[in-house]
Amino acid sequence: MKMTFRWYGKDDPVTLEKIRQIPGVTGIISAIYDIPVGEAWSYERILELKREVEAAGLELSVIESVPVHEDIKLGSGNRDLYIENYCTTLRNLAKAGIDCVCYNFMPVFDWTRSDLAYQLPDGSNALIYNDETVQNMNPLTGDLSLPGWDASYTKDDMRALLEQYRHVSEEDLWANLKYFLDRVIKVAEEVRVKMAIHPDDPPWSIFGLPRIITNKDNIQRFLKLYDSPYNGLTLCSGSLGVSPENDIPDLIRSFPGRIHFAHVRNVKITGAHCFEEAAHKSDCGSLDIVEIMKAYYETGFDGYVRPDHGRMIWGETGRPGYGLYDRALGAVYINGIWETLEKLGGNR
Ligand SMILES: [Mn+2]
Repeated sequence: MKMTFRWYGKDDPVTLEKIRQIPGVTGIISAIYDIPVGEAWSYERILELKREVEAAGLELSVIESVPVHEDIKLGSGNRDLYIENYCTTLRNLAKAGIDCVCYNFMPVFDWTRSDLAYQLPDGSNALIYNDETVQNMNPLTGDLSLPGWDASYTKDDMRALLEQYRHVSEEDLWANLKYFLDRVIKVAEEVRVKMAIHPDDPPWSIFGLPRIITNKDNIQRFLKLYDSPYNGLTLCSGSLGVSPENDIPDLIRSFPGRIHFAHVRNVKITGAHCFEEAAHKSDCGSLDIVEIMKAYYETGFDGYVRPDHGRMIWGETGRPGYGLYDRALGAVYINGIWETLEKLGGNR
């Protein structure tokens, strides 16, 4: 297991120098954020990012994410051109020594919450999701609490995009995903870059848009679309874990060799389709993090792991879910569990 930490680039108040001081963190998860979605990333820009990370004494481990253009998800427009560009990006990443890429296939919206700074009883704040609140939001008026939200969409662009998706069913989305995989995984195999899809967050439909990477059956179906170790998963405990039907340790044990990147975080289920993001420690939420790490240990997981979203604590302000302190506590906690498993040995 290689412990890593997400970094949002030069503008991130959580600097590489700070990340380097977290015990046990050796790798950085990042991306190039100013290249428009769909364009190829040049080798020079990738090298520039890699050198910056390495100059701080860290390693550039995983690219999260190389985003997938909406035309590819819609199966229309310029998808062949954007897939071609995607393959060029993979080739350039491989040339720079990157061996793992995270992406997702969620239409229009990335991870979605109803409140980005909900105050918890201990005075910290966290992201929460209330289904009724979210489903009553109107994407066309822009009143969404979306940390991953691309504000570059105008209302008219958004209306047009949502209109295009009215004709895309779940089965269409599966077909468009297969079309993408058939072309991209071939290149990933050739240049030895492990592709790792991130599950949908939350793992159910929002605003009537289809979502498919949501549970065990669908993950099984996804892996069979292109049966190759290069067609793998980012297993995000917090995304899948908000649905009680998803047993995270069972999922980890079910797909050996296909999980390349682990997002580890806890969530507290507060009702049907309602949850709060919690501190990493097991008794702070609904997931048993020791059981999760035990499943990784016992299946011989040797991929990348990062603490996922943290709360805002100790007065910190910044990018929702991506402050320094609570994520650093998460990294140390996960490392502590892992060290214990290794030293006590057994069952591996
Ligand atoms: Mn995640």
